[in-house]
Amino acid sequence: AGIEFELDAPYAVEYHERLSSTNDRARELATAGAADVAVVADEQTGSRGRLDREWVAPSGGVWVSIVARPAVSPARAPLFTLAAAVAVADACREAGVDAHIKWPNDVLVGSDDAAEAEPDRSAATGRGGRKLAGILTEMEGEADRVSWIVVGIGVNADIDAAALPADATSLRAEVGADPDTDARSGNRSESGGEVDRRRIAATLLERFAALTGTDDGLDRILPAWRERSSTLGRRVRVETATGPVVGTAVDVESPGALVIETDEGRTRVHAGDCEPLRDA
Ligand code: BT5
Repeated sequence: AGIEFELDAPYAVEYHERLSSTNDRARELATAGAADVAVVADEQTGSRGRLDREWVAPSGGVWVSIVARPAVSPARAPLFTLAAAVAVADACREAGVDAHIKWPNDVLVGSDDAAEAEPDRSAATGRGGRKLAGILTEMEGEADRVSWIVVGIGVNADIDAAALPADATSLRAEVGADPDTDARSGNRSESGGEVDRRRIAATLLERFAALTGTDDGLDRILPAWRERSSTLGRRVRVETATGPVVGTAVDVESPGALVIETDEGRTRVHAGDCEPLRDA
């Protein structure tokens, strides 16, 4: 069953049963001049994560890419990724799952403290909470103006966790799971609950539009992100293009930099993979 729907959303929705990648289709539309369109697919066969990593996207997920033409400078584009993470976290919470944001673009179940609650899993994956959703933002622009921005969002919604990578989970697996038993025993797929994909898609599109559509909304992104973050206050190791940065994550600053307190002082990282460490 697909998720074709008449969404009461602030976007025109283009629905496909199967696509290679919703981001690729959205980029096509964007370069042809489209705006305020959301491309939705039930299944993707060639979807991408960051740095051309593979994204597993079987039928049952919420796979959506939004085309926007905001009147902002390219330097502010990372704010759109943070806004998407807030929107996804809220949609997952509305579905009854305790979702948190890990800088910059992962939505995880539970906090990174899961690393301590689940030593076995943490040893296997090298990090804490299980990944429920990811975001891939792409854009084109000149020096001072974004021409278009495509925000690709993947939420593991109505999917059996067995169909996903080992450190991933889905809303279906988490809904109704008792956090004190199922989560710790890693017994994910037996607790399958009801997941309303239309509602999740509608909520996340509404939230994203509210945060990115006006200056007032843009001002609310960072505070909303901080409130939902599991990264701030933790010791982290971030792999950046110029090497690892280790310290305590103390804040996120516009347009999306993570501020880390290291032994040598404060530093800002703009991109990289972030891994929570046990508190020293
Ligand atoms: C991301 O990359 O997390 C961004 C994923 C964006 C996917 C959406 S779906 C709609 C749109 N169309 C696209 O083609 N893409 C977007 P990154 O942080 O690089 O994480 C990728 C890593 O997550 C992979 O290397 C795997 O380890 C893991 N992974 C792959 N599929 C996953 C899944 N379904 N759930 C959780 N983790 C997954």
